[in-house]
Amino acid sequence: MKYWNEKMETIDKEELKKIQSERLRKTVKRVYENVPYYAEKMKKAGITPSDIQSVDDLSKLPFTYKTDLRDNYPFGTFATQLKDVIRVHASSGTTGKQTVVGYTKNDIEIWAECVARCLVSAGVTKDDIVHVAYGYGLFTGGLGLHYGGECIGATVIPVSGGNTTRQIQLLKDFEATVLCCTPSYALHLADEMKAAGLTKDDLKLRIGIFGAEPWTQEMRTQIENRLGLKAYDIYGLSEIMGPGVSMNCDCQAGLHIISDHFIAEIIDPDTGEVLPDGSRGELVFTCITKEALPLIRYRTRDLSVLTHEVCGCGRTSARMEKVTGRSDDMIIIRGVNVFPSQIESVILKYSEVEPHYMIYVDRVGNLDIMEIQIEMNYSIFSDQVRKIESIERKLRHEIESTLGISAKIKLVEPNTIQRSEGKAKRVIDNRKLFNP
Ligand code: DLL
Repeated sequence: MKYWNEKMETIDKEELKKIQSERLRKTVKRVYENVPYYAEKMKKAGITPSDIQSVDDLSKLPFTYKTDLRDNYPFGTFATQLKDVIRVHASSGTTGKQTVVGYTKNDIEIWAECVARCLVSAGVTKDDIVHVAYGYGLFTGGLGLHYGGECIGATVIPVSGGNTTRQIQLLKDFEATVLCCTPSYALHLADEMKAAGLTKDDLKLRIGIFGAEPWTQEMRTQIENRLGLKAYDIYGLSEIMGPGVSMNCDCQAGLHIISDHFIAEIIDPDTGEVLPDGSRGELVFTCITKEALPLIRYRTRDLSVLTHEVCGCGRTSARMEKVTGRSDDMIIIRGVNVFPSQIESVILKYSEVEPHYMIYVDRVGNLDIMEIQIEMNYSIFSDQVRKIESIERKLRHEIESTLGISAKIKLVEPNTIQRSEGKAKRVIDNRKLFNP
């Protein structure tokens, strides 16, 4: 099977534009009438729903930002009543508060279909055994792939993250043919298999569905060679839906955006100006079928390039290049989104340290590690090592519970962290995850 929804995946471009325009009109009207936040924002911009007649009018609409979701935390941007929301997920906010997203029954069905289309474009069929090692829970990865796999009738194994020894055992015993996890975890699995004396020939894997974090061509080659599968890139973000916003096909010429549900634009991140196909800039998505959380012109901060040329596989959707960086300082560590501001909000609560810190990220073996160096102030500088260690412990505990991942904390002497003259550079990422 080549397509899951052939009609929509290969739809004539003019026809697609008509569908997009009609769905956009309806969505804009709905959010204007149901979400005070949008009504206010549109009034401020001097536009009403009648100004939006087609996709050509999209750029008249104001952008939506992650901070807008935070300011309306938790459910203030929902366009339906909470009683019609059947699922909630969340991802890291820029501070302590999570970014909360919701889905109606219909949204969940559409999400499952989007992921089904992605899986089929990677060659997954109902005869496959799909091992899902993305986290289940507030993170969208696990349940997103789970519903997509079930939608096409594959056998889904909901393993979730962690416990690598058990993962390998299950991969072997259940003879999984498809592996869904972050690319860095795929490499970690390969390392642990090697340590256990196993090779790719001990498994039956043939397809990998990898995403949720940036990864390079070199990583792809390594994963393919070591696990004996063909690796595909799946992209998505909680605010828009979760995994399944876009996906590689066999041509591996960018990622197909599910264009009858999401309209993509590329903008200049500094000026907000819409850029033509072929220009690198920030991806902006508008949801045109979502009921619970139809975000309008959402600023993803992910950097990429768009094309609308028809792909060799016959799909007519817009395509995006593999994400090549971010226009903000978010980093993804072991699949978890981390904003330096989350760390800063913890540091500011401690009188013994200064708000001067550096985050060092590296990959050791195939595992991400993070060390946060924080400047202590003179009040504890000459104290006993034991006292300093106890503050390090407290900070570690609180930072770990805020971020949801472990970090090494090191207090350093006063005035040793370099002060910046312009925009503060807080992160040194030595993983080199983007190809130049
Ligand atoms: O990571 C959804 C997802 C789950 C995608 C499983 C793919 C597979 P969030 O936690 O909201 O959602 O993080 C979204 O992750 O804005 C990108 O910066 C990054 N990201 C997601 N997929 C890719 C990818 C999920 N394939 C943020 N390549 C996004 C590069 C990715 N970055």
